[in-house]
This record gives sequence, C-alpha cells and structure tokens, in this order.
Amino acid sequence: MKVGLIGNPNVGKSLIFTQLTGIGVEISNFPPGTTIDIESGGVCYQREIVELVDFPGIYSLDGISDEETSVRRYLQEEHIDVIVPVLNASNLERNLYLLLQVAEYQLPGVVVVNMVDESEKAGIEIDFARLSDMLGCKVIAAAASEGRNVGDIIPVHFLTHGP
Ligand SMILES: Nc1nc2c(ncn2[C@@H]2O[C@H](COP(=O)(O)OP(=O)(O)O)[C@@H](O)[C@H]2O)c(=O)[nH]1
Ligand SMILES: [Mg+2]
Repeated sequence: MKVGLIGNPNVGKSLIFTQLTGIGVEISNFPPGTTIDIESGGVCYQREIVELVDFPGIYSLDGISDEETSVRRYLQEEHIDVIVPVLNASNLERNLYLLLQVAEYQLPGVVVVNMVDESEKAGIEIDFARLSDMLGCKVIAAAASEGRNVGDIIPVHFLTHGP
C-alpha cells in the first residue's frame, strides 16, 4: 500500500514522514530530470510494509510551479492508494483550498490537522468532531513536534482499506 502526505509548505509533512519512516529513505527525482525531490520510505505496520511518500509543499493541484507540476504528474502517473492531507491547525481556512482539490481527486479517508500544540497555545479552539462530520472522514489532531497522535495515521488506512 502506498500512502502520500500532501499539503501546503511547512505544515509538518516531512516531520511526520521522518517520524513514521525513521531511516531507510529513498529519494527519487520525479518527474525525471526535474529538480524536485520526492522522498519515499517504508513504514512497517502489522507485518506489512506501507510505502509513505512525502510530497513537496503545494498550495494547489492546478498551478504551474515545479512543485505543483511534479505532484500532479506523480498522482497521474504513479499509483497512490491513499492521499493523506496534512493541514496546519492555526491556518485551517487557508489549507482548505488544496483539501477540496484533493477531495475531487480522491476522497480522503483521514485528514491530519497538525501543529495543534501551537493552535492550543494561541487559544484557537477547533471542534474536531464537527470538522470530521463536515469533511465526512476521520480527523487526527496531531502535534508532530511532540510525536502526538502521529502513530494513528497509518492504522486508519488498514481499518478503512484493509492491508
Ligand atoms: N510546533 C510544532 N512545530 C512543528 C510541528 N510539526 C512540524 N513542525 C515544525 O514546522 C516546521 C516545518 O515542518 P516540515 O515537516 O518541514 O513541514 P513540511 O514543509 O510540510 O514538510 C519544522 O521546523 C518542524 O519542526 C508541530 O506539530 N508543532
Ligand atoms: Mg517537507
């Protein structure tokens, strides 16, 4: 199973990726000949290897930047089983544009709202149950810098998609 982490720049995708994969990361240039590196690595879960892909940060799926082009081409040309949108808890609205585009492409099984440590410090209250109802999928409130709930991300897919 191949799972891709997608989101705006600086939402914590790479930190989540590093925490889940540890070492043993492969970097591939995709599309070939571009300067955009897309890292992928293995996560072992219940004796299955899940391939996790750390996409470069993008604001939309229809732009023409190198990052947007490479992510779009990857999604079109490589097989990805599950796309996991990662949002910044302090900036939910700004992150929704990409989320809607991803949802057009593939309904997310789970959305990660990361950096809840910072939104909590800033006094931002997020009704996660309501957000989950609105989006029609599971929402994981995570703080990757503390390792909080990062381990819940992969098991969701086994529950919803099977190994
Ligand atoms: N406070 C806080 N910082 C985080 C969290 N997750 C990531 N960061 C930090 O935010 C910055 C951007 O993270 P990164 O993983 O590179 O984001 P990416 O651009 O989405 O891959 C880094 O300095 C991380 O250490 C989090 O949950 N809380
Ligand atoms: Mg990154």
